[in-house]
Amino acid sequence: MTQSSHFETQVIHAGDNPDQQYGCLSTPLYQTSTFVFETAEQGGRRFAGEEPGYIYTRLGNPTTRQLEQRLAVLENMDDAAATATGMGAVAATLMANLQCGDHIIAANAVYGCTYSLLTEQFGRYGIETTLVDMSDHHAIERALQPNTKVIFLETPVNPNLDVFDLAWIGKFSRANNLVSVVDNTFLTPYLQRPKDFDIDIVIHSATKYLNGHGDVIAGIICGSFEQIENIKLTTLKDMGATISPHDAWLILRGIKTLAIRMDRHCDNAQKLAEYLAQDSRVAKVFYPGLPDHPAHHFIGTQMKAAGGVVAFEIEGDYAQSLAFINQLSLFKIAVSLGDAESLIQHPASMTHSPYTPEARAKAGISDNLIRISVGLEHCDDLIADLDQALSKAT
Ligand code: LCS
Repeated sequence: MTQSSHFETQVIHAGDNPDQQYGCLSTPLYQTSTFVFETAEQGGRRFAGEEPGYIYTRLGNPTTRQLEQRLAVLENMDDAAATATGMGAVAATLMANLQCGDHIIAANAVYGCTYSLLTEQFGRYGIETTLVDMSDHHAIERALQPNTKVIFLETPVNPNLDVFDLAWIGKFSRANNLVSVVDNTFLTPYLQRPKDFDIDIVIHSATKYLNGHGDVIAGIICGSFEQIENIKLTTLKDMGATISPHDAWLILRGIKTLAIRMDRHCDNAQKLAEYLAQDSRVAKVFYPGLPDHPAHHFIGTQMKAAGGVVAFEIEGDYAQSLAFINQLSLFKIAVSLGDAESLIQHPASMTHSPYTPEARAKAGISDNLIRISVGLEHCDDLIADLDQALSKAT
């Protein structure tokens, strides 16, 4: 494993290449469901944990293992577990840390399926959730109950780019013996490392920037040796949201360019946000890179830059928002984010449609909110496309 502390080197070299025989530059793809034991006794020893070695790909795989080791290094955590989807990472992490009768504090704006997991699925299993505005620290304190076990948030938030104070949340969580879980999908470890603020577990939808090429659905969980072992041996093993080795291989390929891709995403997003902010056809822009964003002061302290997602409200209603989106030609109308292609979507009717209208209003997700995942194209082309669509729609 690489000893370098430079992210740009770690993202290419961290983790053990499992090839011991041929000197492959690229990590070999171990596309196998199971592993053959030399003897029956050896199989038994592996199951008992008395001998290292692989058993069955749901429990571990050499290609997947390199991805896990790489992410552990990048997030500066002990270890990591790769999962089939980002939601698999969220669910496996929370279910390994919660049981019937427990309580979780979560931010009132999170990805739509995380919201429905917390409010619909967990309720059926006797796990109670309080959603709070995490920029209001008194509200977090008031939400604390004797049975609170976990605090969960995204920062910046999907879809409205709210940013929360990780140092305060890490301290609050430690003081109250909670497990803190941060979904770091929007920034990646290149731009933000929650571990620096005493956050216990970091998860990602690896579908997004980590892979970066729009051809994989996957997730990853980073944490202490104890946490990762617990998640792997319980909710991952028995519920089975294990990544395919082929998807792990694609992410290992995509992640090598993470740093340079994120730099371009950030540059393009900043220029787009500045363009939108000065346009009278746009009511409001949500991007922490703009000086008037309430969390702008976190840039350079908590986060290295503001990332590649920009949200904004056009001067218009629900119908005009959709009409604007339909006028674009270069932007693809699609959910997801973090790809080379610029993507645009309407949270109220798409990613955050699991929310009730009241919960959406409380979370600051309006009917005319539009979210862009700014891609890697030339920024002038993106701005020209936005400009012509705004002219036609407003
Ligand atoms: N966490 C965040 C912050 C996300 O944005 C998503 C997916 C997930 C977790 C779940 O990851 P998945 O299972 O899809 O890999 N976000 C999506 C979005 O904004 N549009 O489509 C998916």
